[in-house]
Amino acid sequence: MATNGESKRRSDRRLTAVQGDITKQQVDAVVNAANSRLAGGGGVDGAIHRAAGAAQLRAACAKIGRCDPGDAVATSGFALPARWIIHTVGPVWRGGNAGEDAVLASCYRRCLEVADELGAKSIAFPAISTGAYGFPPDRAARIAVTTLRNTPTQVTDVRLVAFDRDTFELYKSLLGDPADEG
Ligand code: AR6
Repeated sequence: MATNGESKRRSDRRLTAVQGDITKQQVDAVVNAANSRLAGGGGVDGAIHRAAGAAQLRAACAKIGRCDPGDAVATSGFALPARWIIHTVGPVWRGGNAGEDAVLASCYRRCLEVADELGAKSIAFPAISTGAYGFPPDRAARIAVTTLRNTPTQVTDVRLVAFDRDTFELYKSLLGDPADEG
């Protein structure tokens, strides 16, 4: 699948959008959009389990046990190119007045904190909560970009991985046109 990179102004050099399959990303850590029981599932969670090795990843997740919405925990990446998987649990969309925005922002922030604890220098995020959990993609993309821009981190390569073209276009428009860079 295509991996078109788009970066923004100098201050955002570390934040880019790509379209593709997150399991193929050559980064230190990939983020999984998990559920609070870390039980595996469909969407990106299913893809990561299949590519990493489902039995090993299930066992590692079972050892951790659970993760609250807005929090993040790490396992090995097993058979993935990525050394680590950072599992975060996004909010289930309930209409927007149940604290969903804050929980989603916390996911992005906590993943960067866990990445810093691990020593990861590159990380790839899926569009957390925008599939099975029903978060509106445009609102989620704005929260992702704002939070990733505003969270201090040692990570130097932060990628937003869009599975579909609409999400990729959303990210590109929020990150700006690199042709404007001058
Ligand atoms: N690479 C990148 N992005 C992907 C991939 C992939 N291989 N596959 C799907 N996406 P979802 P959620 C995109 O449903 O909404 C699971 O069952 C997808 O197009 O994976 O946080 C968990 O176990 C969408 O844009 O995650 C939980 O129970 C985005 O990933 C629940 O779903 C997120 O969609 C979590 O739901």
